Amino acid sequence: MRTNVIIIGAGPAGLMLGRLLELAGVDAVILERKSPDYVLGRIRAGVLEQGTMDLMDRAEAGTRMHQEGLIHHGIDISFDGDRHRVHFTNLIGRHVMVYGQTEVTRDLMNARKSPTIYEAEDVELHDFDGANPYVTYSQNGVTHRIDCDYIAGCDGFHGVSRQSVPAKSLTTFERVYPFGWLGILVDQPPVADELIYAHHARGFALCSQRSPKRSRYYVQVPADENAKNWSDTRFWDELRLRLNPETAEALKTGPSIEKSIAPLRSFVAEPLRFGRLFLAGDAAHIVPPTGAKGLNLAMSDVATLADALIEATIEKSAAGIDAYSAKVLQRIWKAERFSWWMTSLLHTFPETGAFGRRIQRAEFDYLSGSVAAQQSLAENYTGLPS
Ligand code: RFL
Ligand code: PHB
Repeated sequence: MRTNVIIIGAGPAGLMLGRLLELAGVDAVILERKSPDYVLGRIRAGVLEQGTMDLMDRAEAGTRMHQEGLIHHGIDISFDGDRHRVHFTNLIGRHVMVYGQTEVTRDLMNARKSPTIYEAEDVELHDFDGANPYVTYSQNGVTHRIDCDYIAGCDGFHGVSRQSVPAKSLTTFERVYPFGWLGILVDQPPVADELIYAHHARGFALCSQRSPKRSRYYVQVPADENAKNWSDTRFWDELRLRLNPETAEALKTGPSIEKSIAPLRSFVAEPLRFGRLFLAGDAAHIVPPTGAKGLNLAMSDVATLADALIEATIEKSAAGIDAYSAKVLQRIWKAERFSWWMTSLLHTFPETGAFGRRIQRAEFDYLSGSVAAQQSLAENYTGLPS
């Protein structure tokens, strides 16, 4: 079998890339290790930037998003119970949309006409430093081979694509935080119309949502914590302690329908092109979820990569693929900076002590009192231009 592009991974990055290529008439096969149900069962991001919404429309997959997605005009930031609203629309005339990553994935899966090979095991990348790359995988004990012009590694942080690059060709930058987020999903109306990011001496908390009837809440926990130690009651009690009293009072609780811990990490690999292999999305970089950037960054990577691969395949011009890595890394590092900054402001860092907390308080007071500081937050949160 032969195709123009083999995409490894059917997460949002791989599915979006596949759809953009398909619409442009470039053949692409997606190889995914898990089943469609497994992929759809992962509860992850919830906030879409305008650029991601535009891309869903370009992929002709945006209809349900526009019907069901919730437009949010700002966020609240709370510090030891003092709440301050940052109104993006008033500050910079931009907004975001709450629409779950699960739904984005489902819509892209439904829009796709070309082949996606699910439950592809032992995916291996070959000869991407030469002119004739190919990929092998096995299914039901049979090994298959697909030849191609280009390979797109969209297989997430633990995927095989980045690991296939010789270590000497790759520089990585990493910060692992000493905490994670314990998240729960619950079928209860959200406590507030929009998101609340809360700093508290006991740790960070986030009140998020998926719909007017479904809420998503997070609390900061130590990195080595186990979700099994957290009954629903313990979670709700801890969350209430980290919110201001009126919000805690208004919280509607119920049995959790999902509960898991996500570690927090900042990571970038450079460069993102090795001959005919390109890395995009979480395969290339990780941000802590505090800035709501991971999914959006994955989408902006693949928008640039799709244009580059279309140019290379249809117009036979290498300009786009030559520029890909440097172009997307500029935006990636800005999103890394913002996500690190939001994380630093809002979490408790045991090692920085009382001095560190006073600095965080000063940062919050500065933000609350400065339109310029709020505009900067708004600009970054709603998405920088690509
Ligand atoms: P994914 O989603 O990890 O998809 C990669 C796919 O590749 C497959 N795969 C393989 N396939 C074949 N062979 C192999 N060897 C393979 N190895 C892996 C996997 O099965 C999978 O299907 O990466 P992608 O597409 O780059 O998408 C990235 C996003 O998923 C991620 O950045 C976001 O979820 C991050 N994130 C958030 N991002 C936002 O923009 N806004 C948010 O509000 C937000 N909240 C979050 C988040 C991530 C979280 N967790 C769990 C880390 C909240 C949380 C809690
Ligand atoms: C979520 O709803 O899962 C969510 C929202 C905002 C974030 C991170 C996660 O910053």
